[in-house]
Amino acid sequence: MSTQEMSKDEFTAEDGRDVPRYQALSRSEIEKIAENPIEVRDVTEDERSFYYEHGWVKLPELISPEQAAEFARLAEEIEASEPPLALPAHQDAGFRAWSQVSMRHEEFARLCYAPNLGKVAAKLMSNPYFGKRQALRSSDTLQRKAPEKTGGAPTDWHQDVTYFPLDRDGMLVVWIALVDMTPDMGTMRFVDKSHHMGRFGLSPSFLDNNLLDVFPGIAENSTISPPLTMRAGDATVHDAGTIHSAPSNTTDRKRWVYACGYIPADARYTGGKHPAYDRLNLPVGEPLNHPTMPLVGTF
Ligand SMILES: O=C(O)CCC(=O)C(=O)O
Repeated sequence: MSTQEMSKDEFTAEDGRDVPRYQALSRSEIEKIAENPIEVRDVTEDERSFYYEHGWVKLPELISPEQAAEFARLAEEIEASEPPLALPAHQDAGFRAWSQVSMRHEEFARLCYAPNLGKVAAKLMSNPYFGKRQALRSSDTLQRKAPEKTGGAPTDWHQDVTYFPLDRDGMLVVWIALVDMTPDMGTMRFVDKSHHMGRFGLSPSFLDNNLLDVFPGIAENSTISPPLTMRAGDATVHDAGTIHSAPSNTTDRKRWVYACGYIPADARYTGGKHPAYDRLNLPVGEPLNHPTMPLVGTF
């Protein structure tokens, strides 16, 4: 198979229509972005140690509020012109998602592939046991949680890690608020320190598994992070092992988020089923070497 064919990625529209196939960014496009990225601030040592202890962290003003507002404007344009293209999980999760927007909108690529955002991811996934790690970009998704009365629903308590065919932990999601958000718009909640609890297993449907109902012992033995108010440009980051949820949006405003996923470059592919990985023809037992998952984060 040629590199050209291998780099193609495809998604299913929610309404089942055929949708275009999207290309991974080329090496030279990624290099071009590295010369002109969206400005992203670094994490502090306090933020790193909070994340390591708690499995999540809030990063105020990770990007500027003005830049976030520009992304929110683009999000409205995308919403008006493209059907949501999503993995099944997003369709179950109470919000609508446009996956891999970086592959067709350069402005989003300038954030998701920004070396400074990659560095934030690499720093947060590093720890005393694995040591210093490097981060691969793995996904990016524009997420709209509509007001509850027009269909937005709660995102149930779940772990991301269970669903990914990776042989080790460290994967994380940077969840960037593109609009100002009060907790009643559905900002993220985390079971504090749950990244150290282990994996709670697969459920028959992708996200149809409210872990706090299935395992009452989790809530009995842990605390939940406080409701978070976020300014546009603030972010939360969570470890893929951290149990998290987001309530429904009870306001009349849309909750726009840009979520970027990163995986440790040392992780190896297990061959487990996953809709986004199945089509990539990755060799089992090897590190993830694919044009859609370039190395973007070092420090
Ligand atoms: O935005 C949400 O409601 C949930 C997002 C989520 O579960 C995730 O980014 O892992």
